[in-house]
Amino acid sequence: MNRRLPGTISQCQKLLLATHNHAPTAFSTRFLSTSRVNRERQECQVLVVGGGTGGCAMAAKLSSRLGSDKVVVLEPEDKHYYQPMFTLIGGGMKRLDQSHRQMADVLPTKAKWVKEKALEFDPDNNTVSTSGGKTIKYDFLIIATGLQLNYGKIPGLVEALETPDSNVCSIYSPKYVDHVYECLRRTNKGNAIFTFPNCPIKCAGAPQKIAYISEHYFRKMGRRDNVNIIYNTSLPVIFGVKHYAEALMKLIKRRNITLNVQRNLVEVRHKDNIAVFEDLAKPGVHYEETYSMLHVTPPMSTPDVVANCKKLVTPTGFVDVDQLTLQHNKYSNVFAIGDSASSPNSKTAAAAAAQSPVVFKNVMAAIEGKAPTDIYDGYSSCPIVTGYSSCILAEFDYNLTPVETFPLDQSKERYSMFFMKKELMPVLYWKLMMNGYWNGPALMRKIFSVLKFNKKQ
Ligand code: UQ1
Repeated sequence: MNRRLPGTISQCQKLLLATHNHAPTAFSTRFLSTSRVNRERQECQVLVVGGGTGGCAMAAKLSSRLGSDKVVVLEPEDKHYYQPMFTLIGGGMKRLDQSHRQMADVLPTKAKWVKEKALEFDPDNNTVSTSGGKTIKYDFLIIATGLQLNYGKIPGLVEALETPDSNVCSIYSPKYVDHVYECLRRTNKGNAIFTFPNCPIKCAGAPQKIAYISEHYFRKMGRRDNVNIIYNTSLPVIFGVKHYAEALMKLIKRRNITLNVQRNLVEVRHKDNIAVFEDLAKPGVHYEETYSMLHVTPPMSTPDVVANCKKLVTPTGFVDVDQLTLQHNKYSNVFAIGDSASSPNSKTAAAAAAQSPVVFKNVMAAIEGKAPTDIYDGYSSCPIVTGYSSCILAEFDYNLTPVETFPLDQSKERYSMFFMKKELMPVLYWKLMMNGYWNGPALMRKIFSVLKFNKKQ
């Protein structure tokens, strides 16, 4: 069991071994020295940077195990958004106010919330400096910052998004998501273009979900014959997992959606309703397309504060962790969860859910001076909403092998999966995941499998 034992010298020695030289040099005073030192050290036993999906889940699990005020969460935002709802908001199926809670209400009461931004990581000294002038010293660090949206990287895009009567929109930001449904409502004819950028992004299914929802919207409104739906993706394929890609290709054909691969949005000229794309198969070759509605998925990266700390990140700026244990490859007292980790899984809330018990157990092992042994298999899930009442539930691992929970073919569009995505998942998220009780559907899958409900494995 990973229960924490009372502090002893041997435990400290074990911990120092497990953390190489990255644990604070005075670490053993935590257990042996005065109460004043104890209090200071306990406040920062675990520092979680980021109060999003992964950060909240980790703070809940760890503060519940370690006790009050051992876990600090560094997060500047007032609101916590349930981002998986954003495509539904874009399609007018949910309202923005249904997608958020106050940060104070989702962070665990046993953790201390520092409502500031991380300014600089110093992993050699086990500190993070903050926008409020603090230097927070930690014994263990969990990086859960997620990804930042780099709308500014595409010339003309921010101006277009900030112009209320432009026909440019994006579900990815709470600032812009409401405008998506407005664009849908006023588009009667012409090209509705949907983009996917030339970099890793969170929820890689979302750019096509909003295209499918839009296609259904225009059909429902009797406008479909006058609107072309064009999905321009930088990727060479529609979806990385063959099982689902085949189903999606059939859907695209059946619903007369134009799919252009290796097309990257490089400029928006909103006054002329022109989008400029680069053909990635012929670098440097640009072409213009006129739109009556343009839905943009922005380029993304880890936040600058993470990407700038070269000691912590890979050359592409992700936190350099072992893909199985999610422990940092150089700093053994550092872990990452969620979108900012370098693990090559599809970045979704479901992936963070499956990672959360692994990071929890491995952090607890490190605290106890043991090597991390729990392993993340790369599980991720993407409920690909294909309209106002249907969804394909894609679930897969690092090998891009389907790992399906339910005893039915999940590559088929189903109302049951749509209902789960729209109505059940938000409840599961707020009630279970935010309290550290949801570890992904692995247990459910095992139960179905033991009951022999399962399909061929
Ligand atoms: C999931 O675990 C999860 O994390 C909370 C989601 O994000 C909201 C999901 O959308 C899905 C589908 C899962 C996987 C859960 C099941 C029951 C298959």
